[in-house]
Order: sequence, then structure tokens, then C-alpha cells
Amino acid sequence: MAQPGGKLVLHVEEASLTRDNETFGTMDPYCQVVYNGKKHRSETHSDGGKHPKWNYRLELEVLDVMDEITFKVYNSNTFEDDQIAHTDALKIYNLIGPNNGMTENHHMIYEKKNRGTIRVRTQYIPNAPAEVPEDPAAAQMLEMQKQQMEMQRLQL
Ligand SMILES: [Ca+2]
Repeated sequence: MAQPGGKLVLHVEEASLTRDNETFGTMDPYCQVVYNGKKHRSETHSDGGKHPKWNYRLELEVLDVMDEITFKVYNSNTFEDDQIAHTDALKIYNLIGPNNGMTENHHMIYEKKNRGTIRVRTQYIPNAPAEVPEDPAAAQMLEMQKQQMEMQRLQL
């Protein structure tokens, strides 16, 4: 059976990083969320350093909970934004768990090494399955049965 999809509410709360790619001063991290080829980005936490907080809220229309989503953290620079770390491609299912929502720290990596974690809170609202179209013939049959029962009741 096809998944009906749903709405995913993401809160990218914060990260705890073990990698610092800023030569001078303190990193200004932001988070980029990549889902189905689309990129979404949080505000930049200026001087967030290795412990940026965003509380970035994002709503996504999910087609299938087996779809993949990736979180990437960049250092906002004057000339070119440098990636600090990223998660593996996670399935939406891994973010929401069995109860349609949870809070979890997901591992971040860079060049195959662990570089900390990113904390994501989720709520998932599955779409209702498509309504079965009402069958006019069945409705008419039910109405006739009701009328027959009513007539029988009156005859008793
Ligand atoms: Ca800075």
C-alpha cells in the first residue's frame, strides 16, 4: 500500500560540534536542511562557535517516510561558506520514530570522522487516507431498508 505522506514539523534546535574551521575568531554557524532536492536554511548564529543554537522551525510536505533528509552545518564567511559537518542521509522515519515525533541527537561527520551532534525535534502529522467515495446505490439501498423496517414496525 502506498504511504499517504504527511506534514513534518522540524525544530532544528542546536548542535554540539567538535570541529572548528574558523582561523580567526569564532564560527558563525547556520544549518541547511536538504529534502527532495530542496535546500532550507536557518538563521546564522553569529559567534555560535561549537555550540550554535537556532531553534529553527521548518514545515515540510513529506511524500514518504522512507524519503531521505540531510542536515548540514556551515560557517558563514564573507567570501565562501565552509561546511563544518553534516549528518548522513537520514530517513524521515529515523527523525520521527514509531510515535510520529521525537527529540534526538543525530551524529554529524566530516571526512568520515565524528564531528559532534545536531539536536532535532519533530512532529509528524500523517495525511488521512483518501476517503472512499460514497456509493449512491448503497445509500439508496440503506434508505429502502429503513423504510421497509419502518413499515413493518407500523404493521405490528
Ligand atoms: Ca564570528
